[in-house]
Amino acid sequence: MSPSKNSKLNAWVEEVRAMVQPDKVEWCDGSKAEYDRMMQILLDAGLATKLKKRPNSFLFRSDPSDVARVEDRTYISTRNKRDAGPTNNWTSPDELKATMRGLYNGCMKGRTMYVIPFSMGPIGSDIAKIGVQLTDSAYVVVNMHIMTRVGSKVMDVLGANGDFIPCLHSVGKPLQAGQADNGVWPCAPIEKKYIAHFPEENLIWSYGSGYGGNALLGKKCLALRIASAMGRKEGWMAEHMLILRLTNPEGRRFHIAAAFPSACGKTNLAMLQPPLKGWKAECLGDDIAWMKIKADGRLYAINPEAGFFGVAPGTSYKSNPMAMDSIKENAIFTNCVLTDDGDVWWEDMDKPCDHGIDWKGRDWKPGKEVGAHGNARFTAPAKQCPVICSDWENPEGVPIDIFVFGGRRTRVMPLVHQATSWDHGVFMGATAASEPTAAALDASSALRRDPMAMLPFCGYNVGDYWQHWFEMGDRLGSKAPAIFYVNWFRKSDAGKFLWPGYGDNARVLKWMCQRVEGKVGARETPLGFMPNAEDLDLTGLSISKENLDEVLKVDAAAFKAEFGDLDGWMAKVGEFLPERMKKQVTEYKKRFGG
Ligand code: GTP
Ligand code: SPV
Ligand code: MN
Repeated sequence: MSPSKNSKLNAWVEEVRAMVQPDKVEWCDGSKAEYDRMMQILLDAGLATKLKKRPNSFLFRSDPSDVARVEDRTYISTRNKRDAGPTNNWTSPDELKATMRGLYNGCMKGRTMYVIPFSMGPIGSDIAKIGVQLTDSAYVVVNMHIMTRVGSKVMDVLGANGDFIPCLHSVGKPLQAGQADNGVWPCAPIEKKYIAHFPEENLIWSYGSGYGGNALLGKKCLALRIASAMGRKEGWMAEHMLILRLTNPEGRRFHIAAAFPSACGKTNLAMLQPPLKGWKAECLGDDIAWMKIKADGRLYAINPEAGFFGVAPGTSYKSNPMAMDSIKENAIFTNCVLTDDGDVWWEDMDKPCDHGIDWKGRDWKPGKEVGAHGNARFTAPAKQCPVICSDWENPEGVPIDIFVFGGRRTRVMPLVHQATSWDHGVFMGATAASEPTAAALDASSALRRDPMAMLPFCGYNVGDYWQHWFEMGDRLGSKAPAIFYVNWFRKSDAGKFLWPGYGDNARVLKWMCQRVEGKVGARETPLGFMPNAEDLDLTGLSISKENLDEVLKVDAAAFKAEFGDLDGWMAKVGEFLPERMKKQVTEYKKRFGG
């Protein structure tokens, strides 16, 4: 018996059930009892290990083919190819659905199909959206409990006629009668994985992966790919951005939203603690921002998520103490090392680990191979973060003062620069570039353009996306956020980071806030406004003058040497390039005298 009064939902659940043929269907209520029951199922299946050292926390090891997002297997399926644009994989909805129906047919045999009603954003808020995920993975159920708001309250909001975004998911591994997972992470081989989006009907179909954004469909699939397409149609924005509040010694609040590509520092910046006297930072979100213009003409942001799905390697009390405190209990770990005393470990954690079981389940000692996968992750409730804003669930959101773009660049790109206009800022975001990370299985090129950190997440044509940004700027006018670009990742020839990064990034944020207030200097460069060394608060920082000069320098010859790459990127967007972007490119080159 279904507990739903919603006939659209009941009909869809029945239609899917008939196709995937699960042993049974279970409706999720989001309760603690349900979480515990799912964990017990996962323990019994040999997929979860209970950690002795962390209360109510569990470790999972996935399959080596299923450790990150798979961009080559991710589709934006629209009737016309042009609407998916030059940066997305496209197949027509008819063709893709036919292929996927073939795979879905009987794919849940021997398994339970869970029905997960969830809200992205505070339940009942006018910005929130309701999704319902059907999945055969109990691992997905427990993760969705943390990352979204699951439960019967969602069903109340949905009522008899409310609308929802259908999210169908299967790990793609049916079980024979009597067969069990037996400690083997269920998923399908890479060529059978499909992460499909149908933005014209707000529909998500995912098959074959049980990991992260491929499987927790509220996150990248709904809150970014589908929501970005909805935002364009409805005049709002869904962005791959952290949200943080910085309060200065006088008590003035600044809200900052920053877009960095996957594994390029959002979680770290979102939870940073400034080493600057009198300055306070609080976290609102670490990955996604939904933003709307409100009656006062300003842009307000909410975090649609309820938890953090953060990169584990590199996270330590030194780099991100607030993240470490967020994962002390009630956390899920995936692809980390299991230590001999029953805790988790990963590379660059505070103390070394001499022995354990690695992410592949093998006896492990430090040596040639890493113990934790590069994209090993933790899942933890946002409310466990000691510096989460007390009003982080306020459905009204917070007014954004500052946008920051950035990426991971070993060379060329200086520490920070500021746009001289909104259009210039859109150009900075559109041309953002980063070196590849472990967050996507198949991103390999040396330097990739990742516009607004949305390359893998924009659910429509990137040319239209940039046009949408320009138009949002027109609507915001003088109330538009100031736009900056940062790079924390410059290295010396010897391969050492030039800028200390992490908490010290607050020094750069302080300069941004003071720029907004008109209280601090800058020099004009071909990139935009940049601080002179004396414009940055460097109290208590140990950095050599040489390194500081290096990160604050504009190497015109190096930028000119990248004109070809810039032209190539613009040519890729080609016929879809907004006129205003072409103008920015011309002006940019002119400023460099070329
Ligand atoms: P997604 O969750 O994939 O969207 O990633 P994210 O943008 O939240 O990345 P995260 O903050 O988890 O950072 C990823 C890696 O970058 C970690 O290994 C961090 O230690 C490292 N990192 C973050 N901030 C800095 C910094 O300021 N300097 C340096 N050198 N490394 C940093
Ligand atoms: C990212 O890759 O940007 C993530 C992790 O936040 S995942 O949810 O797996 O996409
Ligand atoms: Mn992300």
